[in-house]
Amino acid sequence: MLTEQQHQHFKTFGFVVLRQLFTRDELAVINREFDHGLESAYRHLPFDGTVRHWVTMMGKSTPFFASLLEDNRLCGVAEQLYGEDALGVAADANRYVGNTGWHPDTHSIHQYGIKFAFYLQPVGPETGALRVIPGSHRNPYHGELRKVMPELGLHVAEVPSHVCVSEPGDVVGFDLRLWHASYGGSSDRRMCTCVYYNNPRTPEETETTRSQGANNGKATAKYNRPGDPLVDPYWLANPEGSPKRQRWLDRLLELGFYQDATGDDS
Ligand SMILES: O=C(O)CCC(=O)C(=O)O
Repeated sequence: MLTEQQHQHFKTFGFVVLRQLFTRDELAVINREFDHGLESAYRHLPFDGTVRHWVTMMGKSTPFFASLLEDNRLCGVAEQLYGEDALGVAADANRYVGNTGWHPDTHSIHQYGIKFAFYLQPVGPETGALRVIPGSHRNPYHGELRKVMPELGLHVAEVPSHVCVSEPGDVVGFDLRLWHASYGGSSDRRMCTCVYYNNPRTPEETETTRSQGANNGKATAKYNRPGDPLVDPYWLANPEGSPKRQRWLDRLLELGFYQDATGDDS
């Protein structure tokens, strides 16, 4: 759970940094599963530092990651922010290559939630730390940036921002609408995320969440794994009978998620 001050920080600036959320032992497991998950997904295209690798980590062979969405340290925060019915959507692993340009992780201000991002190497201002534009999760600023950012033509590092310096074990939670980027990272930047969506209530929220789900379906092809499922059938089968996961699945399937069996990248 966030303290009152962290909650206020998140609401005001659109992000919060949770220091040392994962223990050393957990980090050892995370690193092992990270290697295994990405290696297995990309046997056909081994990593050579030129293209990003990305995979959801919700299968039987990566049990720590597969249980992460239900970890109270993360889902407790999502529920605090969006209510008990917040939806766990995906846990993933990435090997990033180079800079990431400025973007929010949603196509509409009406589709929102939180992404927890954690880097497996230390990252700083010149070495690929997440940069965020505080307050850009809210309109009118959010919408203004959509218009102005392409016209400004600024280099990633020229945009005024806050740099979320982080050590392994730290987790940055940010609103999916927040504009973010990274600069100067290595050609093998190891980063993982867990994503939760607000359960849409209004017609606009419902429509934009549906369309986000449809768009998510294109990601496995985009990241050179056409035909792979977005989310491992093991997670969808909910073998442990988790009531929370079942509630997420029922709602997400109703919203058209996971139906074409391909993936989310944001
Ligand atoms: O670490 C990066 O390069 C950017 C991460 C990012 O854009 C994201 O997780 O949405």
